Amino acid sequence: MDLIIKNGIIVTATERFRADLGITNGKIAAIADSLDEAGAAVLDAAGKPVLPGAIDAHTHLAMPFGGTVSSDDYYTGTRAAACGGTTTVLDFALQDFGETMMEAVRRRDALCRGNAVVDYAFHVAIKDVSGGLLDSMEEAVKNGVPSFKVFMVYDFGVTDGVFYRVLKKAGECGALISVHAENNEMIKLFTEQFLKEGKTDARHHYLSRPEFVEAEADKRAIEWAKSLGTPLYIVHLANREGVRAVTEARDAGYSIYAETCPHYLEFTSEVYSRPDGRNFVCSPPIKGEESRQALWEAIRRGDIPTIATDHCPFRSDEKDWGREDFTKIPNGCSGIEVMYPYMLSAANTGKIPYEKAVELCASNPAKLFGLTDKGSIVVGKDADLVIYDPALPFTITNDKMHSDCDHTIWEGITLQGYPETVLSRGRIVYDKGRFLGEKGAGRFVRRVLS
Ligand code: DUC
Ligand code: ZN
Ligand code: ZN
Repeated sequence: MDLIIKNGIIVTATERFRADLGITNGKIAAIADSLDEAGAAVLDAAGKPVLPGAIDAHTHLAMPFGGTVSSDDYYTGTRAAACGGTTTVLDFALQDFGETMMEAVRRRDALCRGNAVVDYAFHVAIKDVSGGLLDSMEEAVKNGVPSFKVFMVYDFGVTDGVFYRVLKKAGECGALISVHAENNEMIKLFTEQFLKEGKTDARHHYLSRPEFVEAEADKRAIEWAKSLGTPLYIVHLANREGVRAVTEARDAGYSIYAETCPHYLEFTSEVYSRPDGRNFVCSPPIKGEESRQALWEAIRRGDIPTIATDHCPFRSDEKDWGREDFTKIPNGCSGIEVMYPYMLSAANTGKIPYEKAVELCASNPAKLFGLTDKGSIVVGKDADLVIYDPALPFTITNDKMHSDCDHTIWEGITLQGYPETVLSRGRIVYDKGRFLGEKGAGRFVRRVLS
């Protein structure tokens, strides 16, 4: 055994128990009441929870967007992930016009390889299905990239017809489609109206994308998936009506999945009235208190099976482009380092069980996105692990974060408990406030959907 974590409380999605955990060659090699320490390095967890590393299934690292590029690249973004207990990151390879799905993946992987600190994979965000490009989905699935995304908004969004064709193709080749669901036409209409009226502050970003703009798109997307009998994963669900639509579809037996993000669980649209409101501008925008509550309820019921971050930070000077005009604010916020500590703090303070936090942040994303070696503490899986200190209060300040950004929307939020040590395939990448990972140690993960 290379390393033994002694005296921990192992937490999985279904149970907690006291055990020692042994690691060999980056894999979990043994779990037992007591393991022989001979020849092994030892980490004493001293009765603290030992959890699977989190999987962030939704990040935008080095993303060209909003007239700039998101400020975390594959090194700094995965460094921040590691320091927050996230040991696998699923980023987006945004297809260029004329590119096959695998060409998009390879182009993106060239940026990531040699830089990532933790393991990573890509979903392809589809823009172009002309010619035979949609058929290249099959090649991607065979090469371990079985998940794709469409946007219903932005200049790279697809038409309803293309979305439907993508869903159909995914059904034929066993892929999973994610969707950013908002009604583009409504957003354009409201935005033009506000600009004409001189209503240009950050709050009008929220008002130009009211709750029904997201809900309506959620419902349409769900209807199409239902009609085809294909699964559908709605990213960053933020509104109450959408939660209801997802719940109804799931109750009726359809494979409709939804993710939400920590910022939708913590904040409400009131943030847009703050002097720094533009820093919270993201799409879909953060909604009202009723939606926030509905998201927590859906998490507890199991109707939202995953949490991810939509991590897409921009520097303050870039957010400032929109001081006088909300349409010029690059959309996106940071979250990659905060997700697991935030959800574990919710567990530590009794809002959800620890097992639920593991299910949402690790085991469910692993299952849904085909990360067969990740997301649980089982012999044979990768030793991606977090030793968590429930007694450590942690107030988030940007100087304690490991992103390449000069601010965080999480500034001043206090969490109860924090990761103490993080391991990626058995290597310590974070310990008591210090990043100890290695640039380029992260590997591309081939995935297979079950
Ligand atoms: N929303 C954001 O706020 N940023 C990145 C992309 C997205 O859909
Ligand atoms: Zn999105
Ligand atoms: Zn996103």
